[in-house]
Amino acid sequence: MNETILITGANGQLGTVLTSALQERFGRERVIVTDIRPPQREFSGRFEQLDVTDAEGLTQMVRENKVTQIYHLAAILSATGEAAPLRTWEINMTALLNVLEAARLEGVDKVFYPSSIAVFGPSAPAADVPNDCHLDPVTVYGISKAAGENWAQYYFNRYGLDVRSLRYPGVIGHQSQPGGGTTDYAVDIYHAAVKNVPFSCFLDKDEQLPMIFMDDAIRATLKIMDAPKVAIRIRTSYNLAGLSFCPADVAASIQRQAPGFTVDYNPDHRQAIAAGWPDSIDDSAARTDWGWEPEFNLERMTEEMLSALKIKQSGQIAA
Ligand code: AKB
Repeated sequence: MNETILITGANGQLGTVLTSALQERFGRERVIVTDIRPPQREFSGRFEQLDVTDAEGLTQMVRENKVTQIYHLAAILSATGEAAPLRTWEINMTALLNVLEAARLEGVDKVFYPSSIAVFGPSAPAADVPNDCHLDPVTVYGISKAAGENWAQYYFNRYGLDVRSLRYPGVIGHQSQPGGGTTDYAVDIYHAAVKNVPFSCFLDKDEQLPMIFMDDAIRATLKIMDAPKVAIRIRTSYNLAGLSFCPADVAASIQRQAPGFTVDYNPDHRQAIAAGWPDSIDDSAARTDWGWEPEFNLERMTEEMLSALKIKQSGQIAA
């Protein structure tokens, strides 16, 4: 069967790279790429400007194009979300419920919903948080993701809608810039290193967080969506782990390749958010159920980040 894919929030950090992966897999003409804003960079494919809080506009797009899969990435993230909690709740929840309803009404086969390590709070152990840990998120973004996981499960149980979800850690990639997250420093630090400028980190040097390299994050997303329906035993969301490090670890890893690089630590309001999240999470359910395995450790990721960003900086085409 010919799939028709719709992606929301496609201009974001993950959306930019996932769009290319989906276009490669399904063909450019089969991927409807949407965002509330037009693409900021050169784009080739089928772009439609869409505010996903507009239920009618979304449902019409799904219906007219006979969409078979939706990847719903549009959301306000943890740090930005704290500046306007009610608006964040309103946008994140309205958008998700619109997607679930459009998918149910128009007979969409599969929906991908990204959750986050932000669903964990003080009840979670610091290390190796199990998939079924009690959720007591400390940010409005985390609250919306935890509620979203339950809505995903509700639509599966009540309507049989095949919604699949991952709890992403901080995602680190060279292709796109993150925006509004607490883990964004881990991308910014590589940009500073390549520009050869000192880096001021907004988290404490020993604030360890779960992270994942972009290539692994994309592979996991495609893999869970490809898995047979029966393999997806967890209908809230799967813990997804890649690696785990603190700012001092990533700084040291960069310094091994760029010895003159310097970092100082000026924690701001984002440190409190990070402190409420676990150091590492246990993704054994994803490994057992649909064969997840990350490929990148810190050293390998640093090599890839620095070489790709250097190529970009020198004006050549990065992969
Ligand atoms: C954020 O920092 O808000 C995100 C996330 C961990 O979901 N990167």
